[in-house]
Amino acid sequence: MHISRTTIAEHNDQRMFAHERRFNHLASETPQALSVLPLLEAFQVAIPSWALGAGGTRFGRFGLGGEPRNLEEKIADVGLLHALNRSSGAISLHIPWDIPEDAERIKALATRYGLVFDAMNSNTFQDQPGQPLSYKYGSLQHVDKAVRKQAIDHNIEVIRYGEVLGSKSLTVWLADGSCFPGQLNFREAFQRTLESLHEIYAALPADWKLFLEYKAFEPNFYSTTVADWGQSLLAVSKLGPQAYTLVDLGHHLQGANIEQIVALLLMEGKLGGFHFNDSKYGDDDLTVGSIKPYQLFLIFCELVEGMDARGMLHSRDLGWMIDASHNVKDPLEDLLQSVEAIKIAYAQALLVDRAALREARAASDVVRAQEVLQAAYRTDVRPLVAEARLRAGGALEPLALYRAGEVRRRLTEERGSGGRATGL
Ligand code: LRH
Ligand code: MN
Repeated sequence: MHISRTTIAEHNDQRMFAHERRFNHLASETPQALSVLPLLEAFQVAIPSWALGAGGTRFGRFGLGGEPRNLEEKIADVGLLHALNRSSGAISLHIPWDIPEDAERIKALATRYGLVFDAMNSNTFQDQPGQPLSYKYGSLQHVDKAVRKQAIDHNIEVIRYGEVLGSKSLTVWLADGSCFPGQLNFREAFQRTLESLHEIYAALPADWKLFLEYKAFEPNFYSTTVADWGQSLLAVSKLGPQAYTLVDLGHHLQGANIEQIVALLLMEGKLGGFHFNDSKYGDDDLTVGSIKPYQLFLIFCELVEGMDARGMLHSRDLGWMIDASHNVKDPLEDLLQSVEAIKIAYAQALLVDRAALREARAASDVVRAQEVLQAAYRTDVRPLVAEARLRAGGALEPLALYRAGEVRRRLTEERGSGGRATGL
């Protein structure tokens, strides 16, 4: 479904007077706001191909009409998001859920929507129909060399798909672990996993990155072989310079200080990227910024400070991806909200008075340090994010235009209500 530039221009015209009043007020109150506009415009967030349909849990799934029935329709849906917010210019594929049968044609289609392919994701956490060997007891960690080889070959196949599409990274998340004490020799499992990762690493093109995503628990509930940032960092440090740790915000135990983890991974030059989402309990995969927006802001404060300390380009040098699952919301509305929350946190972090913060820290003035941080967090940067979007050709209010366009009803008319998109 296409939303024309004319429709977006009409939508913006109706809102321009109010927007300019809000933006000019912000710019007068916060002079440095203008300087962050180009950074905001350049900042793109990749949309997961596996989160464009209704999600679900073991307790049930509530379908949604108009779900994309194939990769072409998934690319069209991400193209629609990008037309609305000019900040979703990439799609991250999950194999085999979204195999690009004709990769050249798929690449051309994505280009037409102004999209590129971000990290490719392998899947050795499910058994596919006709798969010779099962991953029930793990994949890269498996005691059976043949199972490990099957998983290694799959990851290499995923890299080959990505090469044709122009992707430059592979995300490896391993469900591998154990459900009961005694089931696993932790040392041997880690060593087999590392040995397998070395074979995948060796197949990486020279300009590719490998992202190793950690997760504390689920689907294994006693141990996970790559369970936390330390275990991932240990592995990627042994693998080599093209290997990095990927931080999924929902993959931590309660109380984990994720912004501190981010600061240290950046310090080591081993932070590869993110799977943004939010959670209250486990890997809830909720809308970004819907539960802990202050934590998201603090994470972006560490990102901006740490990336600048290393002279990194914010928009290019880390993998910015969403990983979500939609149990009750329209996936496209949920993703529009998530991208907005990410850009708001980034804009607020860019407005932190870093000199004043450094002074307060140097003086151990704890109160002043908090005041400096929260002055930025309490700045309503929505007019700034909207202005960046406007300058990039997007809609001032993407969600409002999505609803005014009755996109979901029209997609359901076009695609029917019975379809189920591949993915989570
Ligand atoms: C695991 C995970 C991983 C994906 C999957 C869809 O919980 O976060 O990133 O492969 O979700
Ligand atoms: Mn993830």
